[in-house]
Amino acid sequence: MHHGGEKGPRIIFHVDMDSFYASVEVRHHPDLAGKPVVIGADPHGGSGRGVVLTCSYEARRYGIRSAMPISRAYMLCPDAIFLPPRHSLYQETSARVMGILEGYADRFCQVSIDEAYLDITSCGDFEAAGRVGKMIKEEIRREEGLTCSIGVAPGKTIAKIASDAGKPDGLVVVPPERVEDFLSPLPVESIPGIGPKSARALHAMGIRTVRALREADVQALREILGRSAVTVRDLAAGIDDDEVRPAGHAKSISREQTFPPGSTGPREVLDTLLSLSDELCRELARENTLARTVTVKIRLGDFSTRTRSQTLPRPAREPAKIGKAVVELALPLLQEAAEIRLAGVRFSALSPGDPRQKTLEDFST
Ligand code: TTP
Ligand code: MG
Repeated sequence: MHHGGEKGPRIIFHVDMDSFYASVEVRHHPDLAGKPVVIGADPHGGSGRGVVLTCSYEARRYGIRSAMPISRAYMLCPDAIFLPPRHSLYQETSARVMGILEGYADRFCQVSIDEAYLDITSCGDFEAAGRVGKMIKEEIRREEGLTCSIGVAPGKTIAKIASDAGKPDGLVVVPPERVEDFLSPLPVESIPGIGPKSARALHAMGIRTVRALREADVQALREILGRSAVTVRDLAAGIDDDEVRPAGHAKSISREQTFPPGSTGPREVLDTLLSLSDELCRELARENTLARTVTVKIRLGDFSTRTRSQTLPRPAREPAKIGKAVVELALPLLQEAAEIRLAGVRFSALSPGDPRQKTLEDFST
């Protein structure tokens, strides 16, 4: 598995759920579909305090936006459905969506409750990447009943701009040879980090598009954008090479193995999964850590990915105990699988082990 560099462009996905909190609420109240729905503080008939967290795309047609005072949202559309947020519901939904996304990624980085970057350079080229994007959208729709927007590009920021450009329910693929044409006509404010204030200052200088940014005087840009002037100029020139770095603190550990095209039998895959699981158990013992959740992942010849997870009755690191879970999880996946191209095991919900005590199994591995 390579990560671009000399071998060619990286293939980076930015995935962002559409009107996330509002879409989750609509999923639970199907009668709200198609209506303006606002999540946030109670408007109290127009005198309420507090803000809009988000709203459905129907509500956006009235001009309602995130972070707007709820009283103003009420003024813009008194007939909207106003709902209080249910944060734990959104957290749980987010965790499942992120689990799906992580299954596709060579490298994965969640950046907010509803947004993540995936480096999937291993999918080969941007045409294949488009197919993977469709699969991801289909899987999230099937499993969660939600839509997302995906941008695919050789870099993170361009991928983010592409996912924004396709909202809602979009899939915008920008291969390297299309980057310049894609960016040039966009308004400066579509660059993350250029807010309304910077945009106004740029407009005052006659700089309205990314094309104009590319041609602008760097010193003048510096006066408006400060230190980010260089980054913005680079981006306008299509330079976007920040990497997808997995979040610093390990919330999970995982091991994967790819198989050559052709036939790798279920027996061989199961053996591989068990040895990956044993390796991970040794890692847990070295770090004196325990795992509560075990996930098995299988990727097929068409790049579609299946994962199944199990939460153990209590945190563990004994190879036999965890191996049993791996077998239970893997068997149904292996039964329905045709050609298996990758198998992986992940341990999550990690917790520190007893500092004084090592189990017998730890010494025998
Ligand atoms: P966003 O992805 O910024 O917005 P969104 O998913 O609602 O809509 P879009 O289709 O434009 O992506 O934020 C994700 C969630 O984070 C959003 O549903 C609610 C929450 N949020 C806040 O609570 N306060 C805020 O100011 C913003 C911007 C978001
Ligand atoms: Mg979103």
